[in-house]
Amino acid sequence: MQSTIKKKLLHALSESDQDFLSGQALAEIAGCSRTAIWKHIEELRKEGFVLEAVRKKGYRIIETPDSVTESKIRLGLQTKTLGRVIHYEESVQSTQRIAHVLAGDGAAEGTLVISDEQTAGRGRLMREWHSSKGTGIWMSLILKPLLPPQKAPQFTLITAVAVVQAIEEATDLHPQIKWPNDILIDGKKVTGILTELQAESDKINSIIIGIGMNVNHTKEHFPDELQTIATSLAIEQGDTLSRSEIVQKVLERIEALYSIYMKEGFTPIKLLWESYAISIGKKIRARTINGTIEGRALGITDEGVLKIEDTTGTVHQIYSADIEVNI
Ligand code: BTX
Repeated sequence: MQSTIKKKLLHALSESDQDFLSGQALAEIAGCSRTAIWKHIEELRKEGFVLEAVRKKGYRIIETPDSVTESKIRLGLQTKTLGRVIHYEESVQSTQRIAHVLAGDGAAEGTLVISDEQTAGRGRLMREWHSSKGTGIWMSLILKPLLPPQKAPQFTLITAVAVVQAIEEATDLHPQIKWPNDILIDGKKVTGILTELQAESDKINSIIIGIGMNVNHTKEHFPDELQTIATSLAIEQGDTLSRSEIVQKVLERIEALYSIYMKEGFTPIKLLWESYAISIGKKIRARTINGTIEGRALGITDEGVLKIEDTTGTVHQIYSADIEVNI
């Protein structure tokens, strides 16, 4: 985690915009020596910040890197709780694993674990999640709602809506949601969501929401087997994007929807979710662990469970499955 000095330093430098701030002024703001300021300025440079230093004038930020470091995400983040504690590492096996450990150790609600690269990123059912370095958003968010464990799957749907809204804010794109956890653009997967739980029989301790988002990938970043099924925001938009800005928007959207959900329940989320869903009204095939069901997707229940009507008119409730649309 970042030191208070660095937080104060970055805050002051970003507030001062193009004006210089002297080493003395920064030392007073951060409550430390000028030597300590210099040390932290060097650290920021190593993170990719371009800082101009002029004798007798001081420092100012010229350029910020396309990174997802704690400093970069914190700069301009407009949330109250989410992402107020950030654990960034350059490379990890899986942000989910770290988040599980932190949650078990009593991490605060809203704690974010994020990395520039995952070497063993995972999807549902222990599938692999390809997480190449410097291209995507690989993050896990810890929430601690006072709710029973049965409500946890709804958080996948809350997150899916938040991700779609964040992408719509940051780009000209209009992604769609494939129940329960895929975000697609033109039928190709741009984001996957993995919701995991630490719970007792009647109470959630922590929900750990893993979000994997392909942002600045070119086609070549994907392994052969993903090239036809995966895409990135940059491929679709035709331009690269700031990953940290998208992280901020995702956190802001989740915070807003989470607050609505805790006050008003799932109904308003359900309406939003259905407006972005790809499968409603379509013929789909759902592969569950108990077998395959084909039929028309009717929508989701108030609990976020998918309803499928088969050819005999029987309505099935699907709690977990892989879906094929337009069969
Ligand atoms: P899922 O099980 O629905 O999807 C996994 C499947 O998606 C894989 O079997 C593969 O076919 C495809 N796939 C793998 N990598 C990618 C990719 N980069 N883009 C598009 N398709 C891909 C989805 O699981 C949930 C993924 C969550 C990932 C996040 S990243 C941060 C956090 N840490 C971690 O280890 N997992 C989560």
